[in-house]
Amino acid sequence: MITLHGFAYSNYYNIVKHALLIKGIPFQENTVYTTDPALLQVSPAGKVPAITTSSGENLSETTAILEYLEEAYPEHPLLPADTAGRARVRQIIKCLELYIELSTRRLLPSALMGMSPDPQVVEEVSTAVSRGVAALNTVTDCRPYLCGDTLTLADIYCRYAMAIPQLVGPKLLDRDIVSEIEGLPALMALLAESEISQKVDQDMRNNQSEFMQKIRERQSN
Ligand SMILES: N[C@@H](CCC(=O)N[C@@H](CS)C(=O)NCC(=O)O)C(=O)O
Repeated sequence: MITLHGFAYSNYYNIVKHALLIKGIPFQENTVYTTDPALLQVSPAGKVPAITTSSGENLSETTAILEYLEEAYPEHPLLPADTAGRARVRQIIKCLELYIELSTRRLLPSALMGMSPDPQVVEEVSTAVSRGVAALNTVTDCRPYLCGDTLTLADIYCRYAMAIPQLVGPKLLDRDIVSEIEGLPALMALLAESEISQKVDQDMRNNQSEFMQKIRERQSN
């Protein structure tokens, strides 16, 4: 059976967890925080999430894990059957990762700790987000999913990649980034309705206080 390593407050962890649940792949969860040296045994860069496959390989990096799951478990595919369609899903995920998630993540410490951010960083983040929003408005087609009528990895990735933009956007950028992408508010609402999203979100809420405790411990060390 697959083991998913990480913690439920992590948006990247939840991308992989959602994919596992929707594909119906049996898995167990191993709660491990980024401060725990044991994480390095399964994730060499010390990032969450990682998986241990049923044959014992350790894999990390969310997109690599998603691709592995698609290949190893082709039932309930989350990538389109055609080559161009698969490339489009990967392009959307890349735009979400590079210009939206990773950019806004730079402001996460300020948003979580209530510190004022460096105005230069705010400017850089806002510029990167505008680039990502423009790209996503060109390549997505929320009818109702990002690539049309079928849910793909792009939708799952987007749901959780938007967690940090939704937090830092209004607080520090004076922007509602989800609303800047045509059709995305409706898609986010649709995705939130699923039983899987509700389970993932509940597990995330249940993990919040332990996660915040880990952050405080890291700061005081
Ligand atoms: N590139 C990684 C990023 C994952 C990531 O940043 N995870 C966060 C938790 S949500 C983490 O491990 N942070 C710890 C750190 O950056 O030291 C992926 O795609 O899986």
